[in-house]
Amino acid sequence: MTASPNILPIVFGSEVDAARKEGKPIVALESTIITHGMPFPENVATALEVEQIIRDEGACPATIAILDGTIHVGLSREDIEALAERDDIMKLSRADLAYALVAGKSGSTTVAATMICAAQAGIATFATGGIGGVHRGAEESFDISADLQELAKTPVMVVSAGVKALLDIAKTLEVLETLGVPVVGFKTDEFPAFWSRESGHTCPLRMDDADEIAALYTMRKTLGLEGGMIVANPVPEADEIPRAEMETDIIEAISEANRLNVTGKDVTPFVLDRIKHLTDGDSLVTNIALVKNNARLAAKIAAAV
Ligand code: PSU
Ligand code: MN
Repeated sequence: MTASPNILPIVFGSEVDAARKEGKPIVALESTIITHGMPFPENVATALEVEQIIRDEGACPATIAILDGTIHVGLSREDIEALAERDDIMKLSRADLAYALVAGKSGSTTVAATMICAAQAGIATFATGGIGGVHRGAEESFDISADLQELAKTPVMVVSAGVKALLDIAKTLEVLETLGVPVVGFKTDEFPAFWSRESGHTCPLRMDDADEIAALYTMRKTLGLEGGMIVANPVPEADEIPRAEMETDIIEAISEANRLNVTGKDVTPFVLDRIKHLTDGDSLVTNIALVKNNARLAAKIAAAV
């Protein structure tokens, strides 16, 4: 049990602590991508390289996770390695974050949980690969990621390469509109589909520089609007896998998940892993490239806020 459930158990890594004191821009990073999104050892290497990219841009990286019932904002290399190698790490979202704190558990934070922790830490900018969304077949399964609700509530900008093409992108965009979440394409009119630059859907809004994006975030606060925003940053051309090429493997991976009755939190990690195998690892290479690309942009936005 935690000492007192009235006091938030949160600690800052030394680098984040110093950045907070200096007023240096900080970029939050999620940890589910480490524990459930990528295989070992690419997960550790990517997490560390993404942090370095943020430093090279003049900002401070803050990878967030729950370790033994405490929110850690800023992890050491040893923490990241331990997270990546352990298999008893919970995948935490809004529904179970407080449980992990009270029960003294360790868990990685999804986009939703990372946003909650970032907001508590006063961090407005967050870089990831792709957010969760409305799954294909959601009209039957009701599988809609808690990430979407969180974007409607918590004031954090999430830089992502759109949503994973394994989701139902049209429905995801509809839900985001209903929830009042701005979806801003960065230098693009097309909403990107994670591994591919194109999704067949236009992006509701477009902005071409980091200062404008920061101004939009501030204006929403000035208007008294709660919630965050999505900055949709397409994967660089050199790293993309064209949409048509991905689609066959996505369909195969989803039908495997259905055949094996994979449900709930296990769906996204299962499908990502199957897609990695079906693409002979190419999807992972693209995944790594787009996370790095998002980290670079997030550092620029963080500096502009
Ligand atoms: N993007 C990735 N890999 C991931 C995820 C996103 O490239 O593993 C994770 C994020 O943490 C996101 C979560 O919040 O998947 C969504 O899971 P679900 O669909 O169960 O809400
Ligand atoms: Mn789900």
